[in-house]
Amino acid sequence: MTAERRDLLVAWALDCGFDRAGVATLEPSRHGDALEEWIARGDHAQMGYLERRVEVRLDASKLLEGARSALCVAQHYSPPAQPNELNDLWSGVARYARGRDYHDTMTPRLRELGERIEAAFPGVRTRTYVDTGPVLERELAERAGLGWVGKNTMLLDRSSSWFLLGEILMTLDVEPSDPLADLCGQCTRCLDACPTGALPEPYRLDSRRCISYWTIEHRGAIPMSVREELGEWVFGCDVCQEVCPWNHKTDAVRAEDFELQDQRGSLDLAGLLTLSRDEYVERFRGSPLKRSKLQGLRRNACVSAGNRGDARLVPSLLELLTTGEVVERGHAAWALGRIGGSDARSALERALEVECDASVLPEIESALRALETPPSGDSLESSNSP
Ligand code: B12
Ligand code: SF4
Ligand code: SF4
Repeated sequence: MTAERRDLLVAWALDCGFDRAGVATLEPSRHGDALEEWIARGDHAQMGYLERRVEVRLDASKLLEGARSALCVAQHYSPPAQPNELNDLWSGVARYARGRDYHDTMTPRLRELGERIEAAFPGVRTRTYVDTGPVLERELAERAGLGWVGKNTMLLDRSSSWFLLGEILMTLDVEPSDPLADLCGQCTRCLDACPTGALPEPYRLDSRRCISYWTIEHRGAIPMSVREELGEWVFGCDVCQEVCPWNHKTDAVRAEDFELQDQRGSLDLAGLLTLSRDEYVERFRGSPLKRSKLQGLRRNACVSAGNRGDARLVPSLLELLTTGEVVERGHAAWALGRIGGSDARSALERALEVECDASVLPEIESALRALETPPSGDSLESSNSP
């Protein structure tokens, strides 16, 4: 009976446009130790919200009184890879983030699904999440049969790890779906390929080293010691997924919501460096990149520009060095110090005369010092082109 119910709910989830769905019973986390150790080690970096409500994270039933089960959904994305030209912005943006924000596309459909469940089962209550609450979404979805947790910590199935997760908690008894077997085997490609060593051991991600953390979640200046390692990424990072053998056959999947939209597609790295606030609002409406705000995106674009070493980006960096906010000026100076050339040097010397901010001055001084040191053969090449 409850198995029929499960099949019905899964069918409704597919009706609502989700690619896959499954049901998990709500019970305390089976890998709770992993979360506690992760936080104790400081692997969450400055994402302070992950330290809070740990007891709820470890037991999602605490989020809804009387909750018995969760309907978990997967939304696949895999737009075709973008060309990796020197000045191209979008090859430095994680695949999930090139189109519409998944919170905006998944949440209304999940709510609609929740309403359908409540209408069909009078008295049942539901609660919907898409990365919006203290839920261990991957572990829950793993129990709902949507994949296994890979050594890169991603949930994946035989089709790929290119999918996002959401769930509806329900006060309804439903037979759970069958979990999938872990098919990572002896493979360690993701651990070996991570450009920053952010996967020091299987199933453990150290956010303090993760490019995705620095480019999406971190606010303020990026420490100088980290910048070179970020390579050409501007928002997020896909390296530990790109190398996964289970992800190699999915480039043909088309997911319209996740495709690059025209109003943003024409923007390149130079354009982002000098984008006005009005243009930013216009072009980035509904984009997940808004999470970094304009200042964070420009900061990341400077780091990417410095690591690309493309002299065509110098004029835009010069403009940012004089007109940008504090963090942008500091990062623009750093990028100019990496790219070099006489224009960069004279602009940095001028900036040293007029700059008043105590955090930008050392950036300019350090950039000028970098220009005095002749670059070694490969120091301007990025080791982790997306
Ligand atoms: C914080 C966060 C981040 C942080 C930290 C990532 C991390 N690995 O924890 C940062 C900013 C780095 C990040 C990056 C990314 N994220 Co993120 N992130 C989250 C968030 C909000 C919480 C994750 C969390 O609780 N981490 C704490 C750790 C301890 O938990 P966990 O990794 O889930 O691990 C649990 C299990 O995996 C299990 N486990 C641990 N060890 C072992 C061992 C074995 C053998 C097994 C079987 C299980 C197991 O135990 C843990 C506790 O239950 C979730 C949404 C959510 N609410 O869950 C999205 C989420 C995980 N992110 C997502 C995405 C898409 C990304 C990026 C791909 C974005 C990008 N392209 O840049 C990268 C991927 C980086 C990576 N390899 O994980 C998706 C993942 C979808 C999927 N298919 O897995 C999620 C689920 C968002 C969503 N709603 O779709 N993210
Ligand atoms: S997202 Fe990038 S930096 Fe983070 S663990 Fe994966 S490969 Fe490493
Ligand atoms: S690259 Fe290999 S170890 Fe890493 S998640 Fe994929 S199959 Fe598992």
